[in-house]
Amino acid sequence: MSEAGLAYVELDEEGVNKAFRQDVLEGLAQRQKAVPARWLYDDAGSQLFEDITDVPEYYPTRAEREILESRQQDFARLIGPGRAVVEFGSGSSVKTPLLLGAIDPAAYVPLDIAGDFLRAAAEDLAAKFPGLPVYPVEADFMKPVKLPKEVAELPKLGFFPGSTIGNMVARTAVDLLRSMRETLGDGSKLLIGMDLIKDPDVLIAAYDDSRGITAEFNLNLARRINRELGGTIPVDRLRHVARWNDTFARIEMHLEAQEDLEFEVSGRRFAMQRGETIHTENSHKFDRRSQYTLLLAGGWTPEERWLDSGDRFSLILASA
Ligand code: AVI
Repeated sequence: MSEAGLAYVELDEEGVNKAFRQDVLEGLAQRQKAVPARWLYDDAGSQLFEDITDVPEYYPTRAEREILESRQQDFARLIGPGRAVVEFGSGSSVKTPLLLGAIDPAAYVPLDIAGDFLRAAAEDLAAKFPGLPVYPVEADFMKPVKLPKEVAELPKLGFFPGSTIGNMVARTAVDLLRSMRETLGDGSKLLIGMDLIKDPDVLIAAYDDSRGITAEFNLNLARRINRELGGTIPVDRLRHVARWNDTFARIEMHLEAQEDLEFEVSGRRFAMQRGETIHTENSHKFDRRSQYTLLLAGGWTPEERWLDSGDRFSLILASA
C-alpha cells in the first residue's frame, strides 16, 4: 500500500534489501534528512497502519466507509453493472465488498505487490461473492499493468480508496493517474478516495494520536533501519512529530532528535543536531479545485464527488 511497498525486493550477497539501503543512505546524507514513506510498511509497520485505522482521532477510514455505505444507489446508477473492478494496492480489501455489493461487477482484479497477502484477501472476497470471477495480479501498480486476458473486453472501474494518492508528491501522483488510465483503457472509470484540507488541529491529532500508535508506526522505521541495515540509531532519543505544512497542504511526519546524536547505518556515520529531523511521510490534503486539477492532469474527468456527513473526506468518480 501507498507510495509505499512498490518495488520488487532485490537482495545483495548479505541478504540486504538494496533499494532500502540506497534510499536510506542517500536520504540521511541530505540537508533535510528524509526516508521515502514506502519503507514504513514492513510487517510490523503494515500491522501498525491497520491499528491506526481504528484509533479515534484517525477519521479517514471511518469517513470513507460511511460514504461507501451511504452512496450505494449512486454507485449503481453512475457506474452500473458489468464492469471489471480493478483495485490498486488492494491490501486486505476491507472496503471492497461495499463497492462490489452496490454495482454488480463482472469480475474483480485486486492488484498488489504483496503476493501472499493478495491471494489470501482474494480468496476471502471470492467466498463472499460466489460466482464473481476474481483474478489477483501481483504487480507494481505505479507502472502500467497488463490485466488478465479474461477481462480484456470488459469495461473497467479502477478503485483506489484510502487517500493513498495523498502520500505522493504531485508529480508522482500525476504519473500514477496516467498509468492507471493506460492500465484501464478507454471507457473506464475511476473511484478514488481523497482526504480534505481541514482545521490543522484535527489533522495533527489524526497523525499524532493520543494512544501513540502513529508514533510507533513512525519510530518503527528507525527500528527497521537498525535491524535490516546494521544501524545504531538511538530510537529512544527520537520523537515522532506530525506537522501541518500549509504551503504544500500536507501533514508531514518527522522523527526529531531530542539531543545531538551520532550513529551508523551500513557502516556510514551520520550526525543529527538536537531538533533536527528525518522527514518520513507526506500526506497531502485537498480541496475540490486541487482534486480536479490533479485528476485532469492525470487524464481523468471528474464526474461526481461525495463527502461524508462531517465533510472530512471525499470519494470522487472520474471517467477516462
Ligand atoms: C496510507 N495513507 C493513506 C495513510 C495516510 O493517512 O496518509 C498513512 C498514514 N500515516 C500516518 N497515519 C496514516
